[in-house]
Amino acid sequence: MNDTNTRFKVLLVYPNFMMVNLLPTNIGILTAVLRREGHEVDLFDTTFYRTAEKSIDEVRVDNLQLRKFNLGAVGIQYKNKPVVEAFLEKIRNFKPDLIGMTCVEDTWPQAKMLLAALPAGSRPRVLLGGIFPTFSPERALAEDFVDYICLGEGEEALVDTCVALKKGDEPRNIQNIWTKENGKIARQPMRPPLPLDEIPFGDFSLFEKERFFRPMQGKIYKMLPVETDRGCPYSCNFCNAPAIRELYKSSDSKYFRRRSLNNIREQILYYQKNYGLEYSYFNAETFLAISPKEFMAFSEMYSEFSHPFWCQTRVETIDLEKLKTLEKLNCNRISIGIEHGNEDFRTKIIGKTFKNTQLFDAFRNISQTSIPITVNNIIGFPDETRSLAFDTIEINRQISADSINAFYFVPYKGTRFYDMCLEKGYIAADTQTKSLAEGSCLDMPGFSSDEIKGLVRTFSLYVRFPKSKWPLVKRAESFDKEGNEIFLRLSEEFREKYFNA
Ligand code: B12
Repeated sequence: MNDTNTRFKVLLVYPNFMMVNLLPTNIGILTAVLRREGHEVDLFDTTFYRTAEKSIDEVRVDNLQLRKFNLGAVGIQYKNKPVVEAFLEKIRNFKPDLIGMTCVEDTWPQAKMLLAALPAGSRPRVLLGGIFPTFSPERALAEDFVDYICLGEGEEALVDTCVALKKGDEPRNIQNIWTKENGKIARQPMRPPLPLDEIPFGDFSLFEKERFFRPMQGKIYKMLPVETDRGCPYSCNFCNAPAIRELYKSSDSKYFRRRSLNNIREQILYYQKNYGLEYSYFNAETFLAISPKEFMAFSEMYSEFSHPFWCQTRVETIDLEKLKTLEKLNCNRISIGIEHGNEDFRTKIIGKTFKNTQLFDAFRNISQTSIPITVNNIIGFPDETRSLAFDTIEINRQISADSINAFYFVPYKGTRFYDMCLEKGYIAADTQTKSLAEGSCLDMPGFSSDEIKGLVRTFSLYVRFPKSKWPLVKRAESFDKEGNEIFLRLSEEFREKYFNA
């Protein structure tokens, strides 16, 4: 494409899990930077296409982790067309010069399915970005239908790639962008992370209006992700955050960084004005990883707004004063990752170092406020046993959380647990992860994937029901006829008692 007067066209693609209706910050920001540079941008988003039998939230409803919901009430419906047909139609109509696709490890199969359908000889160039190519660059570039990948942050790298391609050049020697030359990978160094205040707010105007709705506490809100910071200072072994910090360690500026309060305020005002924001989803991995002084300043800033918000944080960042302040600020829900109930296992193996006493203190304080809490747990960690998993059940019985999740452990490439699983033979180097709700992909001698599956589905029953019912719950772990029938019966009783209250 050599004509400098013609606008360069980029099709951004979001190969999302079906019906995961929170808007992705990355597509919003990349749309904004491309448009700022005068490029033409369009979007293909798979969220409302039928790409699975059940959505992740439907699976969570089955597993008694979520109340039943009806997205149809806000006009959210499945699209009739098969997703690949719709994708090819978009390509034919928009005629992009570049496809810019974002991808996490679990969505790679779906990304591949779309890209593999492109006509081999006459397809647009493809640049893949996001966590998946960042940590599996060779695997991504091994596919013929991927031309370039972006490691780490893409705001500047994507724009530089468009400039090169628009001139008719290959995007060589662009920091963060890896290309293929004569079958070999040309690797480039990382550029330093940009100060967040220099990054524009998300442009979500390419998303359909139904993509803004999310049910929370029985109400439907227009929700947008509000970016406060990027990265996380903690080092859990199941998370990619430590490896992202490592990727940027040669850089003078640190990866974990914040937007200024004024910038966050402007962002909220911008989303209110442009999209009618009614609910802020704070896009921070550990929202309260800030000093008491910074928290005070945040609360002063946010008191200008009255709409509800969601955030996630860690047990050790919580105290009663902060909770009372969050309650006053209309905090609508906090998610907290306990992950595991055994303090020793949690500290030594998982790398999440809070004490059980800190957890109980936090929940004592939480019980003095009206803020509902979602607790996240994980089952099937490497070298976990059934008996250790029951420590997680036990600890959840001792706290009072409004909603309890039990997710499957997933060994994402780039995490310390990935290396450990590979070393111990629990996974193969190319094991494709599924999702946090789809089952264990580990092959461990002491804790089978079927046993893990049974515990995930009965987790809420074990946590909420009296122990006298446990023998029946144990029978409901099995996926045979009798086990399924007992599970359905207990589920009805559970919903009646705990979800209708
Ligand atoms: C907010 C969040 C969500 C949101 C939004 C998801 C999204 N895709 O943005 C919701 C709640 C929907 C979500 C869902 C899931 N998430 Co999530 N999520 C996060 C979190 C906490 C922050 C992501 C974020 O917004 N960062 C800020 C933006 C600006 O950064 P970014 O997305 O990385 O994008 C930058 C670069 O990657 C790059 N880039 C990205 N795409 C592209 C595309 C092109 C063309 C280019 C050039 C560059 C580029 O440029 C962007 C700007 O700098 C991360 C933690 C983390 N450290 O990333 C986990 C994380 C991404 N999530 C994770 C997981 C597992 C999931 C789920 C699979 C969970 C599930 N339900 O089973 C789903 C997958 C949904 C999906 N389709 O992506 C994992 C992914 C692990 C992995 N290795 O694949 C992470 C890394 C957390 C972890 N465990 O370490 N998530």
